[in-house]
Amino acid sequence: MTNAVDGQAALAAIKEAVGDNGWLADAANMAPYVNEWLKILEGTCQMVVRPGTTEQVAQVVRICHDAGIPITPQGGNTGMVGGAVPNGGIVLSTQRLNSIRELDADNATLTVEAGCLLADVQAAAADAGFLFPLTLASEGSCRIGGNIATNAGGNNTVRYGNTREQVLGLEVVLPDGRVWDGLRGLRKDNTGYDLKQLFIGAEGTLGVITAAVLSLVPAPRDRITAMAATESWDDLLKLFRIMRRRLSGSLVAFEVFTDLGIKITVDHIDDANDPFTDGHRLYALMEATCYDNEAAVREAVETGLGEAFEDGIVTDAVLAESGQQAANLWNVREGLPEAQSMESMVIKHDVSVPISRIPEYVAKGGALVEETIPGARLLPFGHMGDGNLHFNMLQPDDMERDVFLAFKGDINRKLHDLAIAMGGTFSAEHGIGLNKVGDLAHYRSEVELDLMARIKQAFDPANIMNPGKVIDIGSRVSAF
Ligand code: FAD
Ligand code: 2HG
Ligand code: ZN
Repeated sequence: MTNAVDGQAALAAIKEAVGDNGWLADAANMAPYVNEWLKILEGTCQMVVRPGTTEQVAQVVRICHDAGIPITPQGGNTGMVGGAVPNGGIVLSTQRLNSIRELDADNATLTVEAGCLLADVQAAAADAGFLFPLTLASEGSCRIGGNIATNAGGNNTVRYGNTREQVLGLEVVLPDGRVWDGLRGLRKDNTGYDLKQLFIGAEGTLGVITAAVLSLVPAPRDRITAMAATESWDDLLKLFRIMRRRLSGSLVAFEVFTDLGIKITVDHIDDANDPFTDGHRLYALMEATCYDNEAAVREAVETGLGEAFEDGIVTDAVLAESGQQAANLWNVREGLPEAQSMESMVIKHDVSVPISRIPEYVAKGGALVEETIPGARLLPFGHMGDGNLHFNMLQPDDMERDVFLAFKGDINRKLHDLAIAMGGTFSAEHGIGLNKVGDLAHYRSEVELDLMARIKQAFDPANIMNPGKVIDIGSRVSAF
């Protein structure tokens, strides 16, 4: 902020622009917007601003631009890397930008405002006979603008890809307050640089997404959901190979977790139950969708599981016989992020490697954890079908929280080095935010960092849009 007087005048102008319902400034009301759900980072800000229209967002951003006030865009504040945690300035919450603007059934598109809950977007698509395929355990609290800004992945990427693949057009308020209307619902549009792609995954550092045109797919007639138990990561990979061969494009999800994963979820989450009577080491949750012949897809799942039993790959399996049973199986997987935090302090990773190398990553990564934090309880889980594992670990029972967290930097570096050495990445779906700014600077090449800094500089020369997140341009801009 330039000086205190200008700053106060700017905040007063913002209040006037958004009206009485559009801002919060007392500490208790601001608390849910400045602290993250993981209870690690605590931010600060002068005001939470909740504009109700794109024009109000533009006015607020213009005022901030002129006064040099940093803006932290925020959707549901469910992010994993601290990207929505403010460091001064204002939080610009999209909560009140929550209208479904248009459903075009023939074009199979849905135009929504950025603050719509992901669950409401899914419901609007379903009401019209479509599927919006992005599925995350946080779908009841995260907002579509946040999903787009993080290019969220989730459970259905095996078939449908990440958020990027579902976005056809965007409306964005740029860091100087201009509005870019790119709300085109086109599947073909080769007219110069594809600007929307820059905002997708930019984590609020290039502008505030206010609306989007989403691409819908026909709703499947049915889903076949199964959970299988295996005793090794090699067997999980073999099972994946079998199911992908048998199901081809019908396979939408292949999620994995361990015995510790199922235990803590059943212990802490009310509606999560272990579907097996005996304990096993590892589990895969698979889902296939049926567009035509439900019986044929069910048979493919059954035959695949049968083949895996015969080959000694799978030791037990359950096939859901109803939507309710399928939901019960998903509860075990979807309860995991919350169950971890209820169990103890957790150190998280979001790596991806080629699917073929997941067993090798787990073996080598497990050894690194063992030698670095003796007694840490390994909790790898996640999206094996697209190569993305959350290689997490829980605090040992006999170790203090702060002692455990002191290992974080060391184990992060080792596990990220391992992923990179295996042709992988240190952030598969959660992004960079605040927590991985150092990793990006460390692992990305000079050419990549130079291009990223130049893009940031071109869009936001005053560096007011989520400053300090993703890329630290302070040390780089002098070269321009
Ligand atoms: P926020 O947390 O509010 O913001 C995230 C980032 O986007 C910040 O940098 C913020 O500044 C920016 N931003 C938000 N809105 C806008 C906007 N309108 N314009 C510009 N920038 C904006 N993530 C996955 O990828 N896959 C998963 O499977 C997954 N599962 C999860 C399960 C649970 C239980 C939880 C709590 C989280 C999970 N997440 C997952 C993480 C999180 O839900 C996603 O990253 C989600 O996309 C964030 O959306 P949000 O609205 O909460 O964004
Ligand atoms: C998931 O896949 C989320 O459930 C959360 O990405 C991952 O808690 C985590 O580490
Ligand atoms: Zn995930």
